[in-house]
Amino acid sequence: MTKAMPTPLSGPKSRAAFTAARKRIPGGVNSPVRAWSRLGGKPPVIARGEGAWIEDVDKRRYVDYVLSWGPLIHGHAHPAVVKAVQDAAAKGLSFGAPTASETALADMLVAAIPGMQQVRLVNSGTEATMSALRLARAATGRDLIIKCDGCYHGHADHLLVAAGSGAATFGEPDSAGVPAAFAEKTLVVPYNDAAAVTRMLKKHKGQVAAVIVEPVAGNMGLVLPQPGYLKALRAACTAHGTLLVFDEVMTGFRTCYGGYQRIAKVRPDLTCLGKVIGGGMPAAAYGGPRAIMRLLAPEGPCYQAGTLSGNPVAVAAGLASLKLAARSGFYDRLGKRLTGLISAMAKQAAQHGVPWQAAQVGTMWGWFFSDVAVTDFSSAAAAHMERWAAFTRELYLQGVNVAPSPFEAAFFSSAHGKAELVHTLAATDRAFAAAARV
Ligand code: KE4
Repeated sequence: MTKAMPTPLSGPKSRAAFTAARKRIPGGVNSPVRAWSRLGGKPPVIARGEGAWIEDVDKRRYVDYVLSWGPLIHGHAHPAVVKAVQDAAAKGLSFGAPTASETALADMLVAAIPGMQQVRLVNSGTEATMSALRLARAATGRDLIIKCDGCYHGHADHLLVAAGSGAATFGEPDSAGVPAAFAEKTLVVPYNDAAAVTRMLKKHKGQVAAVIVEPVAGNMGLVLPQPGYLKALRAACTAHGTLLVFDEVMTGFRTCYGGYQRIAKVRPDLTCLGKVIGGGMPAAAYGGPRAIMRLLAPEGPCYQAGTLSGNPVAVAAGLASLKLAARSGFYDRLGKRLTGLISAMAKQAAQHGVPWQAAQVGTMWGWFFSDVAVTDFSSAAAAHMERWAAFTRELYLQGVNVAPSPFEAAFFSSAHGKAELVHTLAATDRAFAAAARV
């Protein structure tokens, strides 16, 4: 008896469009994690998005919890964000010269993130973290960096070491093409293990420029910092003259208005931002005290540049997105709605007898098919992957879009209303049933 072929995850037009894409674009995608390789299917090719929904070229619709990997906290094509982009574009797409809107965005970021007195706008999270670490090396005169196994800070050479997100998805946490001389400057410790950081700092006394960490890990699935972890990193870095860099590209303006550092009450030396601050357009940033930031060219000797850095159209999208998020009660309302969804899903998992745990911080969330505490990459990687795959496939078939990798987080938006939650719970019930059959 031949094994029944699994139902294709995407429709015929998506499959044809993806085949055409693969002719011209490696893997058919411009970022590996979009390829769905881990699910063994061809991804839907998206035609449009509106609110909490996306629609593919087969006119199939999905409630979207990827939200462009975090930026779209107001959903797709929010009228205020679209209008801001249209108005800015009508005045010119780019000048390569200072504009007042860049200062307005910088003012908003500095006002929201205590300890950040100056900020430099860039085009991607990778640029933000890469530049922040160059600045940390310039400020300390040291070469070594400490990062956590499973944390992802973008694809700069020296950060593709034990990286999470897409790198972990394809089992390539250490990418080909990165010279050993670069990688050996990056020391790796487990997430949530402050003692390991202290040991590494002592072992390389006076040589570590920075510890970079996702204050909430969102690239190994969603893994919360253990109580006291971030405070212990702060103390260890201070004791060793090492800069503490919070990579808040994902957590920034996702967990609250500002950085997770506000919730944790821990002040890093440098903060990296992205995603939400661009509102879906390419804008990111890094910043910190003036005493460090003044080392950047043109004032100081540390060089960093970008043709489209602070692009007025991207900045307009970011400003509109942050203004909407700054409204009173925004994060509380969304957080409560998301908590309700997660509690209902937990009841479904229990009814289906499937060990499932979920975590939430503000408007970002994640889950593991595991009945043991997940506190770092190794315990995340030990979760039940076949159940994860069965659950995820069924969600797609039921019109719910989530990350096609177990090493990602999920997101939520102000566009996810009652109708979307009802649709989602109908899908998750069937998805837990599919997971239970594995
Ligand atoms: P970008 O260069 O992709 O804009 O940002 C890199 C980055 C830096 N820091 C953190 C904490 C991040 O999560 C990211 C990028 N996140 C991934 C998803 N986990 C982007 C999705 C993708 O690679 O396509």
